[in-house]
Amino acid sequence: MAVVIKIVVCILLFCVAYFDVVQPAHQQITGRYELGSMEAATVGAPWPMPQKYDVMQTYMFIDKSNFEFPVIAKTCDLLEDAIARYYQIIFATDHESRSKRSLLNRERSGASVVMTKTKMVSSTKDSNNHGQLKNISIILTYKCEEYPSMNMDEQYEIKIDNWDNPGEGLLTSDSIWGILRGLETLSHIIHEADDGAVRVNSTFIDDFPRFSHRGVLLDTSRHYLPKSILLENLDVMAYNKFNVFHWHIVDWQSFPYQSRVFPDLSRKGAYNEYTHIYTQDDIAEIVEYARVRGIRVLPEFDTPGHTLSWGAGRPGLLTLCYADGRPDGTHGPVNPVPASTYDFMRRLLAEVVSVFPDAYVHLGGDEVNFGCWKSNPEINKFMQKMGFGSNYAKLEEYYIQKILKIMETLNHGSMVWQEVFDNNVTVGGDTIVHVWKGGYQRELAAVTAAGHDALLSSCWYLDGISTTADWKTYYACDPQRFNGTEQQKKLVKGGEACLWGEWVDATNLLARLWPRASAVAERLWSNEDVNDVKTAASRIEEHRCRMVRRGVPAQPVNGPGFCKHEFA
Ligand code: CP6
Repeated sequence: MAVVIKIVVCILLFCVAYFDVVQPAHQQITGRYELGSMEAATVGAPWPMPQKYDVMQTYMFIDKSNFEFPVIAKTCDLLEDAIARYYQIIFATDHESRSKRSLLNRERSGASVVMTKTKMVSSTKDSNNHGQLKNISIILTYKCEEYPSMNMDEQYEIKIDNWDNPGEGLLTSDSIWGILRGLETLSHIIHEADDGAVRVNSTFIDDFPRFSHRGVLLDTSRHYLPKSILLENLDVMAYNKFNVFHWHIVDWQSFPYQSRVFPDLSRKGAYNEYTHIYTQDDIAEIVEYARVRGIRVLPEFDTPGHTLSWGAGRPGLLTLCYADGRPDGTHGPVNPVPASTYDFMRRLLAEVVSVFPDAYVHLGGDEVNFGCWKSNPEINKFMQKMGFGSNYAKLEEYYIQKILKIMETLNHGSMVWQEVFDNNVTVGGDTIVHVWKGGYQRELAAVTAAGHDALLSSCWYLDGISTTADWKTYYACDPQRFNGTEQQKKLVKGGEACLWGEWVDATNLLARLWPRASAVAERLWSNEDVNDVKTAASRIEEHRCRMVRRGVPAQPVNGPGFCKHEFA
């Protein structure tokens, strides 16, 4: 009997100890519940917020010269590179962050170098100090895919000095893409403490994205963007767990894509045929740089509108506009009548899918101006013959359907801007409709009711600027907040932050995009209920300072303030 009582008392004492000590400590600085001091909440806080994030007050020191990422189980061609990259990111001094920029040809002058202390500082009186963490094991259990895709698995788990594994660090995923995302998270939670030492709190993370398509659109037609900026931006996308670079590569102002089959397009359509082009080698380098970071490169060849720059290198492609019964010397959209148009598009798109390995091409289809088509007698004769009457949307449908068919024969998926759907073009079930206009809630409801996959960009036009914390409005926009069934909401695959190029070039791209696009990154990655702007404000500020420390000229995000390590 006495033994039984002793056991019961022991169990009760254990419970008291457990709830009294472990629980409150755990809740005090967890990102999802009660926040403790500002510092506890933000220093080392990951962005975007993981789906499940438990962090304790206990912590371990990390000594740069005595730390490794041992690879247990499988390895993968991308993994060794990724480990070297993240080792560099985690332990780089400010000086090293800057020299990475100069590697990318963007040397800057001035400013003194602040060295990070990496020696282990141990305050023996601190009971939260659990000693030194000498390695974080990487456990890749299953998939090493070559290319990232719409359906890639990005889930991972992190355990640092956790109850199950005291004194140990583990990063586990079924897939290389999960390992990449997990390494990024590790590079956030491993942080510099006030005294300059590198630390990581005891942490448990189980994380996966809410949406599978998390993109950034850059426009290289309105202004040319040098390769170095595109590469640097891919780094910053990885810091934010974005996984699609939507490359709006050509438009009516310039045609920088250097085609193998049709070299005249960039010869006559680029701003400069030698300096303002992307060669096949440039593109291969960009695609590879993105691939090793788990980022897809989605090219857009926008037709039949937005194509003026195509005309010089391909005479006969564009519609001649008429005034007073004569061609007036101006050009409109692609001429959808002649067979040569489709022959050209087939050969160009066949080349495009051989250069860009992604399973999708964005075909545009936005803002087609019918005025020029209306003025042209050849077009009108064709309209009569086809029985389209005066419905020019039918002519657009005729064109787009033929282009979609070409993509089908090339075994590739298509994405289109919303007008293609709005103008009642019948598109195949696997075509993704990209919503960009105002009134997006009604549009998403309609697109998904018709059974199409959808992407949202309407609330994320980051080329527009203001003197407010406008990230909050991007943050507040939820792609699934519309009237529709659960099944409809599942058809929303994500969205894209758009940086149209009229007012953006290499001088201001990174500052204009970051950290405002980080708000979009968290909306697309984190759980729907991570939507409190107040707690996000200090975390995004920390994230902005983290990017600044990594050498990214990310602009201020909440008005006045400072970073411990400023941009130099
Ligand atoms: N270029 C292309 C653009 C835009 C679109 N397509 C655009 C339209 C309106 C605003 C911003 C950008 N510049 N090709 C629309 C998808 Cl406000």
